[in-house]
Amino acid sequence: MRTETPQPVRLSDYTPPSHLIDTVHLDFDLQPGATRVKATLSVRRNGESDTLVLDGEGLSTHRVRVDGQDHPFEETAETLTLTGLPETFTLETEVQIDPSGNTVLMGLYMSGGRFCTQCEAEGFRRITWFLDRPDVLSRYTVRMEADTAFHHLLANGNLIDSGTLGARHFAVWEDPFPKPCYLFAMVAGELDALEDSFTTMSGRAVALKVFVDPGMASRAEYALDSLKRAMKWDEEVFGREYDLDLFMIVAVRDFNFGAMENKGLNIFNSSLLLADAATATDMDYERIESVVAHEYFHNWTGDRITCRDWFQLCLKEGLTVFRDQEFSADMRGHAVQRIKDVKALRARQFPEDAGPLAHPVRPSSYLKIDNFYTATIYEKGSEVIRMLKALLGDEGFWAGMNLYFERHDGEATTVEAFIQCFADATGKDLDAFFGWYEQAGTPKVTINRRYDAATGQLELTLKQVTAPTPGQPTKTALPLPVALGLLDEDGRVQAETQILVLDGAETTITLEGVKKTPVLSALRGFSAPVKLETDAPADHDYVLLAADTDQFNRWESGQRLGSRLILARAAGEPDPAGETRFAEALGRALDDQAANDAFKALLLSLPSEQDLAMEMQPADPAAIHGARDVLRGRLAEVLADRLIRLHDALAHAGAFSADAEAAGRRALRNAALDLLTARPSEAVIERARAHYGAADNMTDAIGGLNALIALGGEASDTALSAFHARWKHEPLVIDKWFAAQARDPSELALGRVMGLTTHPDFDAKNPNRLRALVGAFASFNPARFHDPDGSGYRFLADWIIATDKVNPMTAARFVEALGGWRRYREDLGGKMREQLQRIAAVEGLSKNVFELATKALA
Ligand code: B3K
Ligand code: ZN
Repeated sequence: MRTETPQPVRLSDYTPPSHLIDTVHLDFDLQPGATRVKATLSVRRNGESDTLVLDGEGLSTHRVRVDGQDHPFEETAETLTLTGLPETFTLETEVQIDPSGNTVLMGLYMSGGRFCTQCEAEGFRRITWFLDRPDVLSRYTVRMEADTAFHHLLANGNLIDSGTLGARHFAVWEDPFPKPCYLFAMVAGELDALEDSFTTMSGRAVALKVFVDPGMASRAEYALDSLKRAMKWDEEVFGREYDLDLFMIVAVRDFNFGAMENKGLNIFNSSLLLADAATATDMDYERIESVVAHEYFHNWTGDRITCRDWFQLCLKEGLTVFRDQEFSADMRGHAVQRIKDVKALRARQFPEDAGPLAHPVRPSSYLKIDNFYTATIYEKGSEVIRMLKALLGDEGFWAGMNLYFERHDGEATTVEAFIQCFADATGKDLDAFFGWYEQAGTPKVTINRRYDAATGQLELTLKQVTAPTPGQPTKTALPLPVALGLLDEDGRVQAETQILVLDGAETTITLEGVKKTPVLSALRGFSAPVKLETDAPADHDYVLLAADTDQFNRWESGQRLGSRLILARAAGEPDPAGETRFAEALGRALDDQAANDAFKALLLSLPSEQDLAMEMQPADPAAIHGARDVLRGRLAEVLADRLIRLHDALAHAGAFSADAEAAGRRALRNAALDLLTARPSEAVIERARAHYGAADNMTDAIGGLNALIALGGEASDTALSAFHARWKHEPLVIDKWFAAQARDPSELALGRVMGLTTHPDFDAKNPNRLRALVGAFASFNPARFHDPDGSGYRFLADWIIATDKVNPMTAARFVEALGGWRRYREDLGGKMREQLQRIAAVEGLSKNVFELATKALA
């Protein structure tokens, strides 16, 4: 156990910085094992104090000078304190750091023989002594010097000087925009660049450069194309223009998460940047498009307007996710995008809200801010903006957005200030709405109907309740928009969508002129992040599945039907007739000529085992897995002919295209194959083998491989070895090979996964590889992870403990899989808890893991 209990940082303790730093000059002498960093800061008092406390971590300090004179200082492991300082002064420090020994991948580190940086949230302090907080905005110039072997020397802003000094060379970069230090970035090394340019709406030419591993430039084409589309979209939809003459993206293999929005120099995990048909799946393409856009959009929502403190993280993240979701919807189709976004919200954010790590969109305290880059901050943060738009209407929303950009450009600000812009622009009181930022938990909304055929009146009673979450025993009702339309029992439209506002615990609304028995299509487009229950019969779900004009609710009713059947069977009350009826209804939906393939693929995939576990109390993963398999088998039986026809008809011919339509076709074809594997036969094995063998793109190759793994046996082993042999020099593809095996629910899977941890290609220091094996097993293989003997939990705990010594941020991400222990069958929950206790008792545990493990146990 840790000897001292770490003290939380609290929002209520916020005080402005004692000093401001107007300009920063950094001078790097880059050597992998020993880099010298000289910093020259122009500092000015911001209050009364003549004492300055700077942040630092792992720095060896060589000198500290104030206005050209050596100055006494007091140093601890995390601070450097200077006293007796004048009102304004120049501070010079010189430190040495060790990029090649940096395994936590924060600050300056090496990846693939190149220097790169990651500073958000608190990595800059690992580079130099500084006021490492987002409300200190400075103008930076950066001089980098390195051996000429580090061919490209890149930093934020514009290149203003460069030259060669024998075997070494240098570059000087200047960023004209004041920025917080978390947006500082620098890269040095051998890279290839893919270049293009973009002309902004005011006619300025911006040079675009995407830097990747030598030889990989063609794999950056899709990212570059996405970037140009995002730049244009942001001008057209949000009126936001890019502001520097150069925009660069660099891909690196070793990265703790997806990508980073450093001003003018985004750094990406190569898994979210590199793509071609042979090595990337359609899901990779989709994510590249959305993450490239996301990081680019941060230029306005994050970089130009940044956060006052880290509690305001959703100010930039929730808003930027909203922006990237809207962009993706415009690129790929609104209904399908919305379904995918809601699936992700339910898969990641709902469990968070229902567990011991529940926190509001704007938390009020933390030990390690790294732990708060969560689905709540990001995805629920986006949902809150979406509701704001629904409640204010388009005109009000855009008036508020524009006011925000006008009023706060160049500032580090707060969520209050953001919401105030919408209140001021519309004259509406948004105080109650602010509760969405302060209250954790997913509200449960119920709708009860009373229909009077004689008068044509439909009375709807809407109620909301939110269960207590840790630290918030009582909840208040929050204003939320319920988008509602009416069908009749034959599936004809009775009333178009209207927005009902539930702004208290309960409200009753009467709709007039309802001529026929109404079928409610409620919460269209998932208009609020809540759990909905209505008193409508299952029959109505069949009407919606067949005919709702709201595509989201069409899909949703199918999910609801599927989930009810699986949960009934898991609880020992199977409904075979209902299962057949459901299969037949899905069959009719598949025949619908008007619906697109991507949508049909989503209709075919049943709710995930993890989503189902959220609906069962206590959750029994084995029962869910078994019941879901039975329903899959039933679908495969009833739909066999259709699935085979689809699988044959959708086989693609001609050149590969990554567009949404072609991707939809592949998704449906792979979904058909996946369902067929639920009733194994020689013919299905042959079909899967042929699918895999004929694949000329990674989506189909992985679809085929997954099908063969599901079928097991020799065909599976052969495909796995062939896949490895073919792709062994492509790390991103080998990640997929590890992940496919980690997700295999068959009995022997854990043994195989353990074996894979000693495979020569397994590199636990690389976060992508570790997540592909250990992370995928814990998050996407519920049947095996929750093995009743507890071996899955032990395996994960072993890896959390081992990884914590190398990379605490990545280790902490794995804790969540154990965090929901209270929701599981008692014997399982007990074993999960034991592992959490084991983790919490480790000597010298990082703050990251300590915070999550102890909260999960509390
Ligand atoms: N802002 C970064 C995330 C940084 C995570 C630090 N632990 C990427 C993004 O959200 O765009
Ligand atoms: Zn972001």
